[in-house]
Amino acid sequence: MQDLDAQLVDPPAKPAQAVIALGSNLGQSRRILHDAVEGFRQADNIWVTAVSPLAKTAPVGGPEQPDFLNQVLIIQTRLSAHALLEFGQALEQAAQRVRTVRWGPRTLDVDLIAYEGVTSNHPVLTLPHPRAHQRAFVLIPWSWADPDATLAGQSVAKLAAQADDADTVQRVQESP
Ligand code: PH2
Ligand code: MG
Ligand code: MG
Repeated sequence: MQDLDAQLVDPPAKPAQAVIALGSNLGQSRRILHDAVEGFRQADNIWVTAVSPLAKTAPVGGPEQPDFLNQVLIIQTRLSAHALLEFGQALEQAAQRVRTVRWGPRTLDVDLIAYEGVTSNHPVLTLPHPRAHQRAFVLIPWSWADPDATLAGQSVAKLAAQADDADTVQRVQESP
């Protein structure tokens, strides 16, 4: 395995902005996403600056499976990109995620979508996330959390409108 680049393992000189996508379609998805957001809020060296409303989305790819709940967080962090990836994986473990089928149903998926302006082709961590630009289940909640967001120089809201799965994304009314 290629060594991880310094830009992935070195903590940032000042807090870095990162975009995190959460997804769940197994178990108590609402509770699982709520707990994951709390996990980010309570973590050292992570400051959650925006949390999107929940989106109910049709599954993209993989086997036949239930609809997902998806959500996007925007954070500031003093963790390196790789440490942040590992933090997300620890939350997946805490939600008893079992990896069986690629793109199959899961209790919790935590994906690092973007980390400041870092670009990486490393197999352990590709940045920005290689499929995010075409996935409305990420782009639409991201645009709700930050209407002015851009991804590789393009408007996230515009990319969202062009994505094949855009029509399947429904905003979920939060219960009081
Ligand atoms: N995640 C996938 C594959 N397909 N579809 C939806 N709607 N939401 C997801 O989070 C999702 C998916 C792989 O991580
Ligand atoms: Mg994913
Ligand atoms: Mg993932």
